[in-house]
Amino acid sequence: MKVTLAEFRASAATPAAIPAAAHPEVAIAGRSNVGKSSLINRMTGRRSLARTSRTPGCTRGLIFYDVNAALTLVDLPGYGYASRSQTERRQWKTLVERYLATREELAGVLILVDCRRGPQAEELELAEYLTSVGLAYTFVMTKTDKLGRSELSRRSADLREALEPAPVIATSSESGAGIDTLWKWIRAAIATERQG
Ligand SMILES: Nc1nc2c(ncn2[C@@H]2O[C@H](COP(=O)(O)OP(=O)(O)OP(=O)(O)O)[C@@H](O)[C@H]2O)c(=O)[nH]1
Ligand SMILES: [Mg+2]
Repeated sequence: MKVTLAEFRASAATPAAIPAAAHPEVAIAGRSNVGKSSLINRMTGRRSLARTSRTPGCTRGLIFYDVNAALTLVDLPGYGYASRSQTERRQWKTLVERYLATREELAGVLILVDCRRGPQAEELELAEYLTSVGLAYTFVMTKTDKLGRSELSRRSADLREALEPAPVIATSSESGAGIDTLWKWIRAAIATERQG
């Protein structure tokens, strides 16, 4: 997809602060440091639209980015960040669960997985939850530039087999690999949601 306009709209650190939806939304979920914010930058062709960092826990609230005045990408705060307090983790869970469970305009969710680690319990639980509420999702392998070609094709094949029938899209925010495929998936998810 050709992105001509991408802009920050809002951030929400509490359920009450979540803004009304302006467009269909696609949420980007995954553990801290997996590459959610980097993916948003690559997808929109804006180097520093979303703040990224080597230090996990960079993105704190839900962050809403409008794209082409047609859809909104929602950067979810990362989980699995060990040095967070119990209270913070509970707040995170309430915030994200509330959003996922109640957002009428949510057309789909990207579940990001580091291509070198594969999905863990949290990602599989999220997928199960999304299935149970009838929300479309795809797994997205991130950082594929970090693996050699044969290692990557072996891992992709393993993941696809393990996660079937869910789709798996291999991407790199560094090289731009897989970004077109990801946009295609998003367009289809939004079109399907409109019909349903
Ligand atoms: N080589 C490579 N590094 C990447 C890629 N995507 C992200 N990174 C690096 O991984 C680190 C974390 O990226 P972020 O995009 O900030 O991760 P995040 O998921 O938004 O993290 P939180 O906001 O903490 O939840 C940064 O140092 C990025 O430069 C990629 O495709 N390839
Ligand atoms: Mg982030």
